[in-house]
Amino acid sequence: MLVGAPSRSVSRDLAEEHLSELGRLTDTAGGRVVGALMQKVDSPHPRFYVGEGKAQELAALVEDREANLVIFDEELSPAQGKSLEELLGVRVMDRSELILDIFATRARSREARMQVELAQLQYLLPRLRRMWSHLSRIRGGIGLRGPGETQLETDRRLIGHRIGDLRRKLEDVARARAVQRKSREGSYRAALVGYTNAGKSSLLRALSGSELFVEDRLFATLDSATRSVDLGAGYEILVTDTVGFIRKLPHHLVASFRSTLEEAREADVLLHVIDASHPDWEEQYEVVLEVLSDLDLTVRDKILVFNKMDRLTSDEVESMRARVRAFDPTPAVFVSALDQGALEALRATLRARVRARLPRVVVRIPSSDGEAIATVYREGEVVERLDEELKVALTARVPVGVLGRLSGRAGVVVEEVA
Ligand SMILES: Nc1nc2c(ncn2[C@@H]2O[C@H](COP(=O)(O)OP(=O)(O)OP(=O)(O)O)[C@@H](O)[C@H]2O)c(=O)[nH]1
Ligand SMILES: [Mg+2]
Repeated sequence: MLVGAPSRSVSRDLAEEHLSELGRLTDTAGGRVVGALMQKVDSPHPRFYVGEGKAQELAALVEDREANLVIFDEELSPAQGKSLEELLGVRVMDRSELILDIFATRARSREARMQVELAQLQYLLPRLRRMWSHLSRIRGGIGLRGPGETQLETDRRLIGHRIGDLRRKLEDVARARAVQRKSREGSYRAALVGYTNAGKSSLLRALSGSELFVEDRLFATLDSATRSVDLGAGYEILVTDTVGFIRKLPHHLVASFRSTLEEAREADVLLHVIDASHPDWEEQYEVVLEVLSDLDLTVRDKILVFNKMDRLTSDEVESMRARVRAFDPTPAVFVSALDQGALEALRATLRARVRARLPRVVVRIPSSDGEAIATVYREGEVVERLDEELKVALTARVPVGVLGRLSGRAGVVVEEVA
């Protein structure tokens, strides 16, 4: 049973959308939604979050639909969780706990698993008493009504140790990652970031041609993955796929995933992927900006990548382009992961970025070597041409690989300029 209790300032449509997102999260976690309840709440009730009357209504609904789990979209205090469980007689969790649960079941790599466990333990610590009473209820029976204070203290201490242990291990992994990143220095790097389900993995799959896990569920990707991407015209870059963001991402989780997102921090450009076909893409876009700023991910260069354009009609495409131009000056491209032709816009934008960072050189080529001259024009960016007596001097930005090929030709001289 889902419960939404947004503040009055949230519009009806948006509140519905938030509840349907909670339903998708529940589905991802393997649950089945049997009903939903909503009440606008400006000052949460200290015991039930929603009003007392609504809580009674919820209890009746839970019984009627035989729900065995109640999920709140809002964050519950440990006390509210406890009172609600007492009233409803079933397990109660909030959105944070649900997201933690999804991450826990989906994390694959050792690092992701440690990050999730750390976030879960930090969430658990202040709620230990309630968890214990919940466990003892499952076991039932007199004499198992929950641990004495000593047991609780022991558990707190054990969890504290484990948290310290995980932190240390994660720091080791982070150091190893830093070394690995260092070895990639020199390559141009881009990182895909964005709301969950926007199509980040699909884009990287389409760009790189390599297999990546894609699914129409939230949080398909939890680990960063880096692939090399051929942009054409001799340009190759590294692109990293990252974990998706979501509204009200639990704070502990954001903190734990910091190191996974280091890849994004050191990227030369952030590709902020937006699902253009989502009715609330603007809210999702805002959420991503917030999480990025929480993470201090302020990479200077950014490109907005509007994805899933194949789902829009041509009229919608036009109005979308106009709207985007009006509200964000960040360069934007409009693509579809399902359409290689449309992806060319992104490839071209990235090629221009890489080119801007290429070494500036003067290449002197015998006037008779038309092929070499054409190569520089085609694969580099010529800024100046001087026709000398027997040679042509081209000042240009040229990929290193191309320079290597050129300097092997008779009479060609390459000279680097500042
Ligand atoms: N129609 C259409 N569907 C797309 C496009 N790109 C992705 N999808 C679908 O959208 C869903 C989510 O795609 P993913 O690539 O897994 O999205 P993601 O951003 O990596 O999601 P997370 O890893 O969960 O953060 C999948 O069902 C994709 O097939 C697109 O351009 N057009
Ligand atoms: Mg993904």
